[in-house]
Amino acid sequence: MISRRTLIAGAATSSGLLLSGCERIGNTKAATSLLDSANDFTYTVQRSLESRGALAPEFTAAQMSPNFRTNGNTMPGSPDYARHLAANFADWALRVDGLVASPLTLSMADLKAMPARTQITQHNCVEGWTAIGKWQGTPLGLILKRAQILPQARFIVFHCADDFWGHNYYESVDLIDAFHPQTILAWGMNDAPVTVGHGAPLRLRVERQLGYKQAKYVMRVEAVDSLKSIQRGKGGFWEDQIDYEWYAAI
Ligand SMILES: Nc1nc2c(c(=O)[nH]1)N[C@H]1C(S)=C(S)[C@@H](COP(=O)(O)O)O[C@H]1N2
Ligand SMILES: [Mo]
Repeated sequence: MISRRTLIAGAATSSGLLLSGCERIGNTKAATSLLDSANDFTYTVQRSLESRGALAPEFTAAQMSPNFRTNGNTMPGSPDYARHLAANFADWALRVDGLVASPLTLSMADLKAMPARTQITQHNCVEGWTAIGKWQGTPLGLILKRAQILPQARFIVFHCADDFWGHNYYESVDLIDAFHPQTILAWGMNDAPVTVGHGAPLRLRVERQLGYKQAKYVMRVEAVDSLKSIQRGKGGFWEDQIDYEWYAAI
C-alpha cells in the first residue's frame, strides 16, 4: 500500500509546492503521537466544555476564496456514475437505509423540496490548504428524522461513488455531528450546483472536522450501531488506509 503522505510529499515536491509547517511537523513520529493525544484532548474538550451545538465559524460573502481547489478524486470511475452524470442526475436518488424504520429514496427534487441551510465556512485539508466557500444543502438531521432513525443507531455512514485502488471512499460521523445544525448534504456550492470535481450531485459538509471527512459523491446514507464490519472497520477510507483520526476536529 502506498502511503498518502508519500504521495502528497512527492506531488508537492514535483509541483514545486511547499508543505505547510503543520504537515512537516506531522511527519515526525514524536509529533504524530503528540497530535494523536491532542486529537483525543480536542474531542474531550469539544464534547465537555462546549455545547453540543457549538458552531464552526461562518464567514461573509466578501471573505469567500476566489478559487476553491478540488482534491482527492475529481471524477468517479464507475459506469453507473457516468450514466447519472450524462443524464444530469435526473433519475439519480440518494438511498437512506440501515437502522431506520422507514428507508428512503430521495431524488434531487425531493432533497431540494426539504428545508435548506446555507453556510459560508472554511474547508481545512490536512495537506495544508484551506478555502472558504458557500454551501447549500439539506440538513442531515432532517433526513434522518424523516427516515425515522432507530434508537440502536450510533453512527451514520456515507457511501461514495468513487474509489482508490478498488476501495470505495466512505466516511462516518456520530449522532452528535449527524444532527449538528451545520451538518448538511450539500447540492449547492458558491450559488451553483455542486460540480463534479467538488462531489456532484451531493456531498457532505460536517463543518467542525477536517477536509477528508467531507465525503463527496454520496450515494447512500446508512445508519449503523457499529463501524467494525464496514471495510477495514475504522470508519472512513483514509482512517482505514493510513490511520487518519476518525474524529478529525479542526
Ligand atoms: N468521495 C470522496 N470524498 C472526498 C475525497 C475523495 O477523494 N473522495 N477527498 C477528501 C479530501 S482529502 C478533501 S480535502 C476534500 C476535497 O474537497 P473538494 O474537492 O471539494 O475541495 O474532499 C474529501 N472528500
Ligand atoms: Mo484533504
